[in-house]
Amino acid sequence: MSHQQATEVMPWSREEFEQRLRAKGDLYHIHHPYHIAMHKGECTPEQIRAWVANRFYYQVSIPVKDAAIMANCHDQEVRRHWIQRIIDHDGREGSEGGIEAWLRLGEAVGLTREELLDHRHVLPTVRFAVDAYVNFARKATWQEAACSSLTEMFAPTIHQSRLDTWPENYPWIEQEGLQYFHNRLSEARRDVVHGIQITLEHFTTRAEQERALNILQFKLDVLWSLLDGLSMAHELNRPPFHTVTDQPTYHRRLV
Ligand code: AHQ
Repeated sequence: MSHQQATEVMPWSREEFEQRLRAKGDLYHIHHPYHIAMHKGECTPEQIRAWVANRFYYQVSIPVKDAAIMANCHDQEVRRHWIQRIIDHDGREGSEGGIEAWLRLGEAVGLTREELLDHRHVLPTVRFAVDAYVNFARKATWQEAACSSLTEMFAPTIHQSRLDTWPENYPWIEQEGLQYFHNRLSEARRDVVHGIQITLEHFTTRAEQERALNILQFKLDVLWSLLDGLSMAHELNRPPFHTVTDQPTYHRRLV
């Protein structure tokens, strides 16, 4: 085997594998036009409210996704760690959790808890992207699903950007509504330590490492597609079926 052929089949070192995972950050949704406009203060209140209402469907789906991973995982030590992700979102006696914090973000931007909880504003594109993520976690191995959560390697930056810019760009939003973003700064960093450890330990052959990069790309696609749906409906003013009705006409949750 030539040196060239060897470098194409030999596994990357753990350092190089992690570096290649982190290099995927170039494709993170912080670079999506909807997020760039939000960061620059160019979003209208309606576009902010649409983002909060649609992202709520993502938020309430995360603990379901994490429970699917737990259901596939027979490693008690891993489950002992992973269960914290569900608690972070669902809360527990005495601590509100991320879903409640997101509901407060909704109220801070002028939405009611009811219109968040009944998902009336959730676009089909958003539902498909989020459901694709949950269904992937159900059928993939728990290690593959853990790998897909590694987009959170890039999340602290995007949460910090909101904390840094929303108060000045969107003074009409009550600042206590931003608590969710603050919570995620530490929660995401803690999650990533565990997710990276699982990924580097599990994906060891070159083919497995390439698959891990492809899994991470799938999750980057989920996040990017979610914002594409918001752009069509709330920037380009082309909501689904807009040529035949001016009424929101979307299917409701099927499962
Ligand atoms: O608020 C977010 C969150 O709780 C999670 C869980 C994690 C996962 O398990 O996939 N990913 C994630 C993300 C959250 N917020 C997103 C944002 O832009 O606010 C980023 C997203 C992620 O990076 O995957």
